[in-house]
Amino acid sequence: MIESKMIVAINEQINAEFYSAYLYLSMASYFESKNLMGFANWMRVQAMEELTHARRFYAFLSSRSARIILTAIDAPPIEWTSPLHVFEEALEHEHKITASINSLMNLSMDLRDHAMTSFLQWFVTEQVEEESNVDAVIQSLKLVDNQAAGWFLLDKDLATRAFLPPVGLTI
Ligand code: OFO
Repeated sequence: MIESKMIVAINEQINAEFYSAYLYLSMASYFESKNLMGFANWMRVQAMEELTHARRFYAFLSSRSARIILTAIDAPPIEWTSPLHVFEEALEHEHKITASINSLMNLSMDLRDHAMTSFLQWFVTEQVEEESNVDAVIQSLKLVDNQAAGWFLLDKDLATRAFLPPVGLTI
């Protein structure tokens, strides 16, 4: 049994995760337009991860016999002033997602929905990693003083990020 309030909130989170994928794909395209293919790769991998986040919520709702209601996804921004600006906006976005995961956690606890609380714990931990991954790139960009020569070196590093499909999660 899952409360309708909880179903609505999780459906909103599914939309937020798809928006995250949209946002990171838009950022990837920005980097491709600047010929920074390693940065673009990092963002495409991030977008793939976001799709798996949406899928996790989808699968969990479905396993509890609740409907998934897909709604329109907002258009993401398309322009930024520098790679640092892109990653600063990515971090700001992740802070918002962390806040929404924390709200879901609070709701599940208020409703005494222990199965949901247990499921959401994965996302609480994941958000720590999400913020830390973005912040690591911000620190590197600050270290190279947001200069083109530094972008070139960092680009090679970010090109090595690979998407690892989560075990046991089918799309
Ligand atoms: Fe789904 O964690 Fe980022 O947005």
